[in-house]
Amino acid sequence: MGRAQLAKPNLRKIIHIDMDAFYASVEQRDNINLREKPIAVGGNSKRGVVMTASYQARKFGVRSAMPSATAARLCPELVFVKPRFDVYKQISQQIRAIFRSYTDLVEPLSLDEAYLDVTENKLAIESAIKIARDIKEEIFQETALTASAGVSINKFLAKVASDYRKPNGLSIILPHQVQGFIDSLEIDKFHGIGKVTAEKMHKVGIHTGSDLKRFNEQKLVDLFGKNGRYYHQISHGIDNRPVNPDRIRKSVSSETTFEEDLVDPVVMSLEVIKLARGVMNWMDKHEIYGRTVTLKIKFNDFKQITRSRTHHLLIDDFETLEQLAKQLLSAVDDPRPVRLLGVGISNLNLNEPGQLRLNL
Ligand code: TTP
Ligand code: MG
Repeated sequence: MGRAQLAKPNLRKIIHIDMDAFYASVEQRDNINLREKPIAVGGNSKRGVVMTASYQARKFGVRSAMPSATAARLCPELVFVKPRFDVYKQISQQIRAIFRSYTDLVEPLSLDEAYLDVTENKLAIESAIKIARDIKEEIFQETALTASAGVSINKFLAKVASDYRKPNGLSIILPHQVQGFIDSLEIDKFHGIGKVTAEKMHKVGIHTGSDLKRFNEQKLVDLFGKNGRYYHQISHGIDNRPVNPDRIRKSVSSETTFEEDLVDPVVMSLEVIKLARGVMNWMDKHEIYGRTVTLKIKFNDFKQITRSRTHHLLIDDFETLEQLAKQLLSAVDDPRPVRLLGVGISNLNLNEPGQLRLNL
């Protein structure tokens, strides 16, 4: 007697926080003339894209990643504003400092969002809901910006919850609500299920969480590969991924989108050298080096290719990196004009500190 009651599962308290219309809200905050107006942050050139839009612009259907020309057509009064990344980064540091005053288990996903595990927290506050409310309040006090928060027992649920009532929302999914919530959730709203997978799921009759739950794990693995296991788990409300405060960097890259498409191979080569220089500077600064060089090319039709080569040794000098990147470029035989070039390095020597430059 009483045993079953005592054996309560060890539930975690996870918060996901995401700033509302982040870049656009910052621009509206800092320029009175933009307040209450439909604005888009991003370039207005022929090939510009919208990075984000104010809520006033979203009413017209303007969205992130939309070509600026389309956005201007949907919303003729739309005001385009250039991004100010240094300001966004500084605000990002401010909000992360607030998060870390509650817990060290903070996993940022981008400048404006993070997961927090507050099961144990520095202020010994029992209620995760109270912490989420306090954090939202502190963010507003310090930055005059609003954020939305989701509170639940794992990352998947907290993330979906934070998106549920935007802007300035606070949504909670309590343990006894988890299964009902997931059952009725549309597959397209599942974080981690992309557009392509969602379409595939629709084809086999999966439209909601409860549809997903009807497929057993093996069936989902057969249909969707190894991610099938994760889909199976979340359909039952299970997501054991820990909040990981120091995501290990697996690659470093630098890329440029050109105002005018490049057609001259000599110019492309010069750009690749510049990018390689940037990557090398980063590696030198952090004393992290890698063995695999990747060249990324996006053509003017937005099709993208990557080409990689792995060197037998760590690449720790600029000449080797430059050589390899240039070789990758000259091996691409494609007449299409080039819109974007990127150079990246992976296979980093993160696990072997001290073996970096052994000067004997
Ligand atoms: P999001 O959090 O996805 O969007 P948001 O904060 O603008 O709006 P929401 O209220 O829906 O959260 O992204 C954060 C910032 O990242 C966004 O303000 C601009 C930038 N961003 C891009 O540059 N390109 C993109 O495609 C997306 C989605 C975001
Ligand atoms: Mg956001």
